[in-house]
Amino acid sequence: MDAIVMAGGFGQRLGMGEKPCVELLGKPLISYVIDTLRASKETDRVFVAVSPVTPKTEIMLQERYKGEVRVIRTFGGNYVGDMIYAVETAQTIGPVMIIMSDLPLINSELIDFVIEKYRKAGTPALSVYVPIDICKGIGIRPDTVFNKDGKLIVPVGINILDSSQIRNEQEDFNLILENPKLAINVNTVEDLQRCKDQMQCTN
Ligand SMILES: Nc1nc2c(ncn2[C@@H]2O[C@H](COP(=O)(O)OP(=O)(O)OP(=O)(O)O)[C@@H](O)[C@H]2O)c(=O)[nH]1
Ligand SMILES: [Mg+2]
Repeated sequence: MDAIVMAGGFGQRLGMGEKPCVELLGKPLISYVIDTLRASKETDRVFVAVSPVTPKTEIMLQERYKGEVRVIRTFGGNYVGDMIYAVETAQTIGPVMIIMSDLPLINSELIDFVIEKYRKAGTPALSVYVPIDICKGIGIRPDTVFNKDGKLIVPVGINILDSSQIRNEQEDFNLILENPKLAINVNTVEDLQRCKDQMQCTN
């Protein structure tokens, strides 16, 4: 399955310039996701959807990955519109993974696990969530919360969609995983520090 990393946001809350390029323990934030995707068994090509507000990210990716990661220039300012544009430009076939650039704690086992679950679910789409308690447990106040059968869940920023139906609403399987690694996406300076702490104490 191909994957598209969304990397054309403003990074306003972090306030450190282009968020995908912000260094975390000597490595650009987006590289954690890219390297994880490249190391995962179930993923094939990796694309990155940049925008006019992330020009340095494009340059950094060309230098670091020498064309092995393909950059797609989206218009910016419209997440869903850019996602559709990226899928159509990448000409992916069948399911495609759409993932945020600010998830440095995920690993390739998790990616492969999600893809395996997608195959078993049999729905055209799948999205990954964590229960809100997992966020609360590590002191994170999520910006989006959904109520699923009375249970509060938080979207993680990993979705799988059917490329051939990308402009349509798709039946979606909600994969709820009780994994704190999925609960941290880097939106603020505090989140960045939280990741540093996590990585330094587990390494
Ligand atoms: N191509 C593209 N990527 C986006 C867009 N909006 C957000 N993203 C990316 O999607 C991921 C998750 O978004 P956010 O966590 O809100 O990041 P952000 O928009 O840069 O940050 P804030 O300005 O603080 O909201 C990040 O990797 C962003 O770069 C968009 O309109 N177009
Ligand atoms: Mg985020």
